[in-house]
Amino acid sequence: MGDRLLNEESLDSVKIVLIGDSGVGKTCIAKAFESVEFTEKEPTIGSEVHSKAIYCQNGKKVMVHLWDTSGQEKFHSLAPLYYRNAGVIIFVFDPHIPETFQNIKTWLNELDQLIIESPIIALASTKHDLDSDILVSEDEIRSTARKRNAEIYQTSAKNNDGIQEMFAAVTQEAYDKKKFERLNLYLNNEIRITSKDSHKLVGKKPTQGCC
Ligand SMILES: Nc1nc2c(ncn2[C@@H]2O[C@H](COP(=O)(O)OP(=O)(O)O)[C@@H](O)[C@H]2O)c(=O)[nH]1
Ligand SMILES: [Mg+2]
Repeated sequence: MGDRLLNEESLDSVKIVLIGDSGVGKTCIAKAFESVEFTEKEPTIGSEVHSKAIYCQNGKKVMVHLWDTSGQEKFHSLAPLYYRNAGVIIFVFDPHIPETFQNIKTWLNELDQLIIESPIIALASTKHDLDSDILVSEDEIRSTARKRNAEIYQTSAKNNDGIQEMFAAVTQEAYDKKKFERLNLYLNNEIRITSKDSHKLVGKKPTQGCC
């Protein structure tokens, strides 16, 4: 039981989904993600999945399956299937367009109604290569991030800045979280089994003996 629960094999993949308004740069992030190393594209229901191996700090290989929408976000109609079993959800916004940041809150609320698991949340601010003004204040971004215990990543898909770093960090976080959860599950089972067995032993009468 313990071996199965702690088996590294079961920790070796993570689903990451990209959420955010149309035009903020999600597909460009997904493309930048897949341009390094081996990638594999497979069409799914209304979305695309980009897969790539990322290595954790302990050298463990984790297969990352990055889900990108195919435009359904325009109608705010992402299927529950899209979020299901996501280890990480990256909320993407363009800091040059404040509305896209305001809408992150709508996406977050929608998410709360759809899923019961507690995925890792990250905020990705895009297009940092542009000269135009950043119109969302850092304080506002930090305050939203703090409420969700989320990290903030500044990216430019155009220059491939901050993107590999973001995926490396969230994959590591997801791996550590899974490992921690498995360890807890394992320890709880051990304690339950041990206490059940000891109870049996206490109540058990000796079946044979000399007196
Ligand atoms: N300058 C710049 N433009 C970007 C960047 N990322 C995306 N874009 C542009 O933003 C537009 C929308 O990008 P896309 O990835 O399709 O957005 P999506 O609708 O969220 O998937 C496209 O015209 C992209 O060329 C970036 O990092 N820098
Ligand atoms: Mg897109």
